[in-house]
Amino acid sequence: MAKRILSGIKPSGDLNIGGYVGALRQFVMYQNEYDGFFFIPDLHAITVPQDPKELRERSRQIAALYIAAGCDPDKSTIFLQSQVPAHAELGWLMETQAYFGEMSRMTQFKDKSEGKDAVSTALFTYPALMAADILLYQATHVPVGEDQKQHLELTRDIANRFNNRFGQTFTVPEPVIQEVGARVMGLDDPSSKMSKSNPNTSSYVLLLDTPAVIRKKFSRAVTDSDMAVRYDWEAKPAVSNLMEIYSVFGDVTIAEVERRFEGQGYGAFKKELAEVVIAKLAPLQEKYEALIGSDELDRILKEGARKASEEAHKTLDAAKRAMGLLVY
Ligand code: ATP
Ligand code: LTN
Repeated sequence: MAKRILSGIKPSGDLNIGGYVGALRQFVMYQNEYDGFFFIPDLHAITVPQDPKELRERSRQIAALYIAAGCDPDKSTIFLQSQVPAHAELGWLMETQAYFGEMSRMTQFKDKSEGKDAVSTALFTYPALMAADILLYQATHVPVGEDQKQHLELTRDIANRFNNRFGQTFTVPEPVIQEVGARVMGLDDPSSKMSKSNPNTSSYVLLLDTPAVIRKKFSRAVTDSDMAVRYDWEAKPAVSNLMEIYSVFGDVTIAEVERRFEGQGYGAFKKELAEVVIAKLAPLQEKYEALIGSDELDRILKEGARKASEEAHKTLDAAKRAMGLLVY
């Protein structure tokens, strides 16, 4: 079977280096080897309150960042989820196969609903739509950060359940999670995930932050008690987190980072970390600027939606038929 990779990043905020390290860089890494489907899950973004103008802008922004980071529209299919109605339709079918009990165990729902008094039902059923996103394209591999592992497991359970009940219809996908950078933590607090919806802007570095802002954010990043640049998540979570970021952006192993900064304090390390990140982001930011105002971007998304719809419909029709729904 052909290897097919699929993933998406929600347009729920400005993209930070956590999403880049956990997800986006993997899209680029695998697109030569796999048939790639990279989409913007805008239907997932509206499960929490959103500003329509911001959503519109962010959806194009995330698409431009995919391409600026190296996703190639000639090799991969890049599209907006809401432009392919089959997602919503298979999402409903998936809801009929997912159990209330298993949905209730999803930690992302617990985190996102905690303390809120108006929680949409869509936030609760969100993982069924995610299962549809993946299964529609018969994806074999799904590159994500560690926080999405539970959703992937649910997707696998739903796919197996459906195949057992109605006959072989869906490919059961594998998560692809990198060893280094699976969970980038906040710069202000190494016990919580770097997240674009965190109100504290100095907890993350955005892909579009200027060099001056990046330097400032890293210089303020929290560190641990002793002064050694040593990789040890138990004793030194803050520094270990920064070392992972260095390793990914500087294309070196963790051991090499340790060796490079042996005998040097946190100050020198954080200064160089900022420069390594700035250097990696410079060409991406340049490409982004050229794309974001262009019609080229909308043309790519339109063509992507056309290709994706064609592919999605094959699976949607097969699933409907298997369940006993009439397809003419
Ligand atoms: P939100 O806080 O709005 O839920 P987010 O910052 O968690 O957003 P997502 O759009 O949910 O970002 O994530 C996009 C992809 O990036 C997912 O595959 C997710 O696992 C990955 N990702 C996000 N944050 C991190 C992180 N801090 N470390 C590693 N991977 C991450
Ligand atoms: N739930 C993911 C975003 C997402 C996704 C997907 C990722 C929606 N559909 C399909 C991979 C495959 C998140 O919150 N980051």
